[in-house]
Amino acid sequence: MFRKKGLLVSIALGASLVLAACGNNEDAGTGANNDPNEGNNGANENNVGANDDNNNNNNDDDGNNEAAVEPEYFWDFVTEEYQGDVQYEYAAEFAKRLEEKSEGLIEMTVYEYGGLGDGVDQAEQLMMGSTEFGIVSPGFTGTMVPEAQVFALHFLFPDDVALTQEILNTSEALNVELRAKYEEWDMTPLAYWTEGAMQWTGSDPLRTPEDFDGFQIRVQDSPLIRNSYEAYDANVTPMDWGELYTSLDQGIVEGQENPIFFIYSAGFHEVQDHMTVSNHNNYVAMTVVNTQFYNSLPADIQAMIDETVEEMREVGFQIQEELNEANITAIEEDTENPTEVYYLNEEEREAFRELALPIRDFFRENNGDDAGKILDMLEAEIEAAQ
Ligand code: 6CS
Repeated sequence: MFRKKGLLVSIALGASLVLAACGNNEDAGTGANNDPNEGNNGANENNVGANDDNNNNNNDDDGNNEAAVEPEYFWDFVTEEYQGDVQYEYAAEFAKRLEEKSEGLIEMTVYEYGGLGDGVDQAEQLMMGSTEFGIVSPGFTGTMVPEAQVFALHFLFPDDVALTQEILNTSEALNVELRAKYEEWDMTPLAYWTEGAMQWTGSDPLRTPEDFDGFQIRVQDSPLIRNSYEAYDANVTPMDWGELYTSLDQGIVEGQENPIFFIYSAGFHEVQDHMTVSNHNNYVAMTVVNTQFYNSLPADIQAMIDETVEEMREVGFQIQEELNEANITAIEEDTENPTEVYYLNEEEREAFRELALPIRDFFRENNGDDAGKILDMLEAEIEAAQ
């Protein structure tokens, strides 16, 4: 079994993981449903533990019945990762806060990876409105919103992850222009947030662009991620991450990129001898809501969602920071599965940066009508922030 080593999120909010297991989205509008007993929509029950302590338990400590608040909204929140990983912990905390704010009117079911299909399936369900909320990696929407592949560009965001998060929070290029592009597909990104800097792992050391020559690297199915590695002369294989451990183990692919927390939690370091701390990009995730669903909600409910999104900016940042810090140590100290960790110096990073820069022009010309506008705006925002 390829995962996982059971590292628990030690942050204070990690204890409040899971939620009421009674989602139902047959109602295509607000998700309002007067029959909570209809059951959930076929999700893996193991993935969605019922929260014994949720706010729909109307018994007080003496077993007396308090004034009952019946949930009116039953919403699903899908993620691309497992419990204990950044996306799931974010979604669980988001759901808990929203349920509390609504005093029981809202009931959310959080799904881990695989609960409703793979990353591409999940993005499609959000677009169709069969799922209300989701965390989406832009890499999985590359064919729908080509401009969103801006996140695939290497060495675009600052190395400082906190500064990157600030830019993600405030960028007009992303929060206005790119959001409008997603809304054409009925998906509204309410927030963009980092899951940490991206690093490489390989069966061989990856320290120079020459090391990538002919190297077989797994990428998410996004054309611009492919182009970015072709600039280093690598051979790219798009693949869902669920197949990646086995593919690395069997040598079907030789390496991959991901944030540190995920390299450890997915166990990739167990089947890779080398890891390069390259910080060549940031893993950006989006908190997405189906646009029609969101627009159809009453103003007070929308305001609760917006408030939760704002609160989660700092919380999400802490979750990723803590997990990334813990997991680099865990990788370095895993003597059963030794991985040589190499930190690129600035000169070594510069060699990659030079090859990566022309991909920005490729993006401008090939990634949708507004690619140039969005990248120009974003570059100016990044420069101003630095
Ligand atoms: O590499 C991937 O595809 C996965 N990586 C992360 C950090 N989250 C989910 C995603 O699907």
